[in-house]
Amino acid sequence: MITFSDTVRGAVSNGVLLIEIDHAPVNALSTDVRKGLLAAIAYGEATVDIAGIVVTGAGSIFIGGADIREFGAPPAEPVLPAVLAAIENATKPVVAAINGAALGGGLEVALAAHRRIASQTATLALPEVKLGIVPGAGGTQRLPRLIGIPAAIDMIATGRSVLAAEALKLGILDRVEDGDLRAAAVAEARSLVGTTLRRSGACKVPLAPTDAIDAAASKALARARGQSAPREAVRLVRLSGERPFAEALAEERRTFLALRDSEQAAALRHVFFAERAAAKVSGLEDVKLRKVETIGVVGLGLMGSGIATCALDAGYTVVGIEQAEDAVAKGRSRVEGLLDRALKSGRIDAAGKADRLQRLTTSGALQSLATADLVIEAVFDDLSVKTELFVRLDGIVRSDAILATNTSYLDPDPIAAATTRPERVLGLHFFSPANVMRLLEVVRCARTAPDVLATGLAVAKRLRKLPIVCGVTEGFIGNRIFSAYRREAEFLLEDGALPQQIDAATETYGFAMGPFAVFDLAGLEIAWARRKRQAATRDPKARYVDIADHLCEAGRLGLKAGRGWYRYRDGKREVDPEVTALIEQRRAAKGLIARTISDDEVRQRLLAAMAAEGAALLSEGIAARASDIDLVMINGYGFPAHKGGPMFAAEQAKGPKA
Ligand code: 3H9
Repeated sequence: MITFSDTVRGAVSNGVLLIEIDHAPVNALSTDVRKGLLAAIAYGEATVDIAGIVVTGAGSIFIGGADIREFGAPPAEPVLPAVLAAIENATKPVVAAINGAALGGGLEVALAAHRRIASQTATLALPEVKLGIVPGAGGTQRLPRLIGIPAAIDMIATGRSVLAAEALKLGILDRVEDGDLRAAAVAEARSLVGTTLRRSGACKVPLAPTDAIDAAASKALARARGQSAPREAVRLVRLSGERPFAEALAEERRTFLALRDSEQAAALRHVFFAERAAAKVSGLEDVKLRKVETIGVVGLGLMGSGIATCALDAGYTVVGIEQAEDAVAKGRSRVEGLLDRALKSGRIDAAGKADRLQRLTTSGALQSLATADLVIEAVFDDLSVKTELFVRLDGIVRSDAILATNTSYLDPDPIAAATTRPERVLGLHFFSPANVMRLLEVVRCARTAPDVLATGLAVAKRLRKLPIVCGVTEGFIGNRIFSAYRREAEFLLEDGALPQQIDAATETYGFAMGPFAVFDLAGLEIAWARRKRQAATRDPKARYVDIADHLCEAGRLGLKAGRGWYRYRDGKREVDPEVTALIEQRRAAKGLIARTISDDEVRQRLLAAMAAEGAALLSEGIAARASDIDLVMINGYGFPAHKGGPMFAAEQAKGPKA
């Protein structure tokens, strides 16, 4: 055993130096790893008895990328490009044995090697754009030399990952090994001795038609709204076909360093660490999880069928319940429809669909839930309907089964209290479409037991959701902040702005849709009904904007009605002078004088309103951390990730701390 640094060691096997990077948890390329790797390559080159070199990772990950924790400080020597130059220019063959995820700088290490062999479970990606940066160690120049410019744009500008089989087909990998990867890599290194080594940087970029390059670029950038990194990634990959390797490499490095220090990168790094922090819930460290294999879903409407599909995707056995026979059939066909869509898009194959359907039972009898480990209700959002259902479920399911409500506004505590075991009740608030949206608010009710909460989080993880724990309050985290956002947007209307200005200002900020377009899309009637319910208890002194009520009374219920805050022709939104007139009339009725409102004021007030509501949620103990609130708004409400979420953005807007 040879020690090159605290995190890099080597062993010689059959005349080949096997370098192992061992830097838990993900073998990130810290300064110590880079130092060790450089020393190991130098040792391999200088040692006469060594004929070749293999680089691999300890554990189940090859290399998780650059060490993101080092991004706040200037790069320390040796920088990664220098380490990779040593690998690529080595006179002895260097083989990358990719034993698991090879991400970002990790894939760049592999691209600099002369051969790449991977285990079947390896995943490869250059996900830098998701952190607001571009690859900084040759990824944008070496990858197109192996797989062509269009495919490289697709991977680098979206950050998508590919499994070993696809990577082999694309030409990133030379071989996928089912057996002993290290032994195969050592044999490969030996077989290359004395041959001409293939150095990626010296390869010619395969010719590609301009049309194909343009098409790949516009596809990759279609969803990159307002983000700099994907655009820069496309520019750099294109450069690989236009400029010599060394020159383009220098331009890549310059761009990487500039983006690394950008506001967008800081925001996306915040999101990255926020996701890891959200998974840690204090008090649940040593809790034993309950077993969940069968999930019952009551109500197979839009939401329930999405939840059922998501559970089937995650490998659970699902029992779907509807009330009447025809509703059962409809519910089942809704799930089948979602699976068909997945089949058509290639996300699952025919066998995958058959397997899922085989795990699905549908029934009109609640009694069929007797074997369920967890039951999620997704019925009409009415307190008495849900309470009555829970009382019945309480008498049907096993005593250790968990009951979850998907309510978005109701108080789950009285629902739980109506059962004999309130400690087994929690809220699982899915977002529509439930099989697509990542966010899941996991509601800790007054009496939810720690193992029930922990099991809810584990199920969420298996469902591939991003679970955020929150306490009980009307609308939980997301809808409460969204209500504050809605309220402020309506104040802005009374003060002098129009829906189209507010929407444009928020869309420029990075939201996919402004608030009024979203209200129309969702339909105005649910919020209207809620306002009517709240009318009796509303503080008469509180500012209340009644424009939406007037719209609803006029039958302008949103996109489905063809009219709402806008009018719609062939689904296209248009400004409606009638709405402008109504807004002016309502201002006049209150004696308000409209003033000019700048787009900056629109953005600043909406952000401040969200952040203030977020601060209230924190002080009430509903949310555990500000970063949890950011994740809810990014993943459930279209807040642009590259701004870091409302709490982060509001903090940034205050400027540097004194
Ligand atoms: C890059 O490479 C740029 C280059 O081009 C530049 C060259 C000059 N650094 O996610 P998990 C921590 S950019 C530091 O729960 P999993 C994470 O914070 C980088 N720390 O595990 C957590 O810590 P804690 C491109 C990292 O098994 C712990 O590891 N690379 C890094 O579910 C476990 O993480 C990426 O973008 C890192 N790079 O998933 C990859 N990665 O326990 C980002 C993780 O204290 N990483 N941590 O909370 C991932 O996608 C996943 O973490 C991975 C493992 C798939 C690797």
